[in-house]
Amino acid sequence: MADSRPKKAKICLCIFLCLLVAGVIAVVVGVRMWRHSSEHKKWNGTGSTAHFQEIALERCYNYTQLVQPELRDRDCQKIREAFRNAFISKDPCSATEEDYHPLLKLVKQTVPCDKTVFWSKTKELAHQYTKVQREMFTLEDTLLGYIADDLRWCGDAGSYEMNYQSCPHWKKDCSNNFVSVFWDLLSKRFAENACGVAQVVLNGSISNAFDRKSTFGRVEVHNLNPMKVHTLQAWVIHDLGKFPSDSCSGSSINDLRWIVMQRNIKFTCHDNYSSVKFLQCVKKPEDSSCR
Ligand code: DN4
Repeated sequence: MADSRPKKAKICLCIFLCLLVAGVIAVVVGVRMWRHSSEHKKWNGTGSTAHFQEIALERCYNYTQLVQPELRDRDCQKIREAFRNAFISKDPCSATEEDYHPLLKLVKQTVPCDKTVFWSKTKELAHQYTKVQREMFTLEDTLLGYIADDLRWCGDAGSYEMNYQSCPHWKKDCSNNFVSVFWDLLSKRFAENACGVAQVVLNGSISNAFDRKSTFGRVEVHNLNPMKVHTLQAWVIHDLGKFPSDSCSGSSINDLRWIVMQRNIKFTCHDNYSSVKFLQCVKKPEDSSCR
């Protein structure tokens, strides 16, 4: 009988070599995949805000406990989680409204009639106004707007991490990024829910106080519900010390008037509405127009 030991040894060697080759391939593929997931794409916009998750949670608690305690039953942990789940592990240029639906479901909030304030190129002034007139609301005075105000966020397909290096810029990279889609969706809902008289604070120190391409001109105006909103009041405010470039009689406001009236909503306009002007003068009392 022939000795079978050399044959067995050959088989063992073959198996060993196959396992070795498979192991080497697995290591190489693993390292390449790991590298790919940790090397985020380089976008043209600023990266996610450092400590995004902690800030979102802290703002949520602050808002629901102190700013609007009637929302104290909202679950901030769940809100933070739903916000993260909307964009994490996804291509940052593939955002859709549906991504944010679970988040919006958790945060239903109504603004009382006559209390909605829109703004365009007047963020600081509009916020100063609602800080004083506490019953009035800009979008950033609602829970989700408050949580996200001035924050940046994006992830990456194939990674559970946020990208803190860069996020897509809405003009230079893609318009369907998660920040733009979020604000467009929130702005749409905010406008749809407005009722009674709605206000908009516009900047009379730029040539187009009303701009069709702004979020206000592109989204909010077109989503006011004429069955609920009977009047849109525009306040065109000039910066103190700057030459007025636009006013209620200018062509951009006429454009707005036309759009609003076409939608069967009454339109009124005031230049330098006194309550807002007063806020400017508190900051700069020495200005000649404040005397
Ligand atoms: P705006 O003063 O022209 O813009 C307000 C901010 O939104 C600026 O930082 C803009 O960035 C940014 N922005 C505008 N469009 C986009 C976009 N498609 N993607 C990403 N960022 C964008 O005023 P507006 O009329 O465009 O927006 C103000 C109105 O929309 C308000 O009535 C709010 O209810 C709502 N809104 C609020 C915010 C916010 O609180 C953002 C967007 C919309 P840049 O032009 O400086 O680059 O941040």
